[in-house]
Amino acid sequence: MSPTTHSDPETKTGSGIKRADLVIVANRLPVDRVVNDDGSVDWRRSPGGLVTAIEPVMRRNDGAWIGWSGGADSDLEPFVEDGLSLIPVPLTEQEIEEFYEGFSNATMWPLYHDVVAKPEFHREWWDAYVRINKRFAKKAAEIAAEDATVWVHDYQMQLVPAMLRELRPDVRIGFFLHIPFPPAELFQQLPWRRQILEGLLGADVVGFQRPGASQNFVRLVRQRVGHKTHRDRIYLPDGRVVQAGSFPISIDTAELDTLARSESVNARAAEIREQLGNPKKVLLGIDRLDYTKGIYDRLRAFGELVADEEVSVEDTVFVQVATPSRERVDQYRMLRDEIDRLVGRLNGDLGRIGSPVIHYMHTSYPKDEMAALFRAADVMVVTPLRDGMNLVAKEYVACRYDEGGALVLSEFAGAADELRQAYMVNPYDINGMKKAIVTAMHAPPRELTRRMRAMRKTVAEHDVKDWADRFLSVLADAQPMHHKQLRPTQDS
Ligand code: GDG
Repeated sequence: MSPTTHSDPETKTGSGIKRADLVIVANRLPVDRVVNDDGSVDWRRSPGGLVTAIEPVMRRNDGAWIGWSGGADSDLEPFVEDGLSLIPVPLTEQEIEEFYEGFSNATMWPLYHDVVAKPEFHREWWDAYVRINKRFAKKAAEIAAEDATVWVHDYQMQLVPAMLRELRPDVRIGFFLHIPFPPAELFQQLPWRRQILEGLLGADVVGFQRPGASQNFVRLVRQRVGHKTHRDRIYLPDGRVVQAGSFPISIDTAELDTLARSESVNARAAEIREQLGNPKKVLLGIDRLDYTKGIYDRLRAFGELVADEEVSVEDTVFVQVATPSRERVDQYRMLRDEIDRLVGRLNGDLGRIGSPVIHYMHTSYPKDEMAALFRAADVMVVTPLRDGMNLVAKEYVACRYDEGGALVLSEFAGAADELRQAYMVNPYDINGMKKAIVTAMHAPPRELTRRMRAMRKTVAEHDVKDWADRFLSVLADAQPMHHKQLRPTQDS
């Protein structure tokens, strides 16, 4: 079917932009805007894994990427950066507050992460979410070539699939959720629960990180929208079939492995250990400063080990890197204060001159410094209270080409499904966490090698290109129509 709303459906949009066979719709563009001293503007590739994963298919398929620039800009034209066609969607200052900081990060984010913080429900935030999703959907409808594939990403864009289908029934639509999808008991709190489910059902394939999330979704659709379902398929009354499924995301394993082996990274890793006073053991946490990451309880557990004298600050250091994140959202400001206070208290009460309990860095580092930190750490501590996947855990494994180092991992991270040889913990169980940290610290090298080798095999076999190829091939093979006679099972 040809698009009806545009003047030249073959190759160009009304505004002269080339149409694309593959369109990525994500909240953010894969570049950051940098304003130079002379006021001129440059774009710098942001380091996210998503662009690495999708870049090769974008190049092969004449792809375009629709997203927000990250600032309150209204006048950005589509542009090509390093061969990638990028289409900015503008947001005003108020829309950033209501759609991004508000509904996306203070409603959806906590609701989908086990309500570890209280989600806020505000009708004007919801209105902004609907409005902005519409803006993205319209842009995608304009850019997509006939019969194109549109891949929509994440919790900020859940209404886009249905809005886009309405505008462009010819395109194939995939949706991938990077964060967890909650059980019905929590999802039901959302005043707009049905609209969100119906928004997602505009896609042909709805992908999640873990099988449990996919099951939560299918069950909710059956209960709340009343559609017939069988296993991971949903049969809509209009004859469409929506397929749900799990597609665990990964990293560019080979690229990180190469970086980790470089001389400069290894020299820097040795220097880091030196600067830390050549301790026997280095423990490391690297997270966005987010309440879902379990930073507070992790540091508390380590503090108790020091207080109990199970660990001595003379020969063991804990380095915690917390990357600044969502700093204008209240919950994140409060978290920062709490962590600042805890680190201050632990260092004040238990530290010695030259030997703090926690080396705390509230900053972000370049990729090679991250790799050097991974190389320098004997124990990587990843203890989120809930996490869609957690790429940091996989990155640590990818950097340990020496097959050394121990990973302590929360069972509530998606990565726990694959990195089974990690020292698994329940992040709510402080004693359990203390025990796992001590066990990992004192594990014999042979045991560490056995575990690390198995985990390395997993991340080598399942990298991010694999993930993108798998999602896109399931989407390409999806059979979007059925011919069953259906009656809804119940009203919502
Ligand atoms: C969401 C989901 C899911 C962090 N600090 C620095 C830095 N990073 C990089 C890490 C990693 C990425 O940021 C963080 O990814 P995570 O997966 O750990 O967590 P979220 O940001 O919450 O991501 C998550 C992910 O989406 C993908 O689907 O796994 O569950 O919540 O790559 O290395 N990178 C650099 N400097 C830093 O200081 N260069």
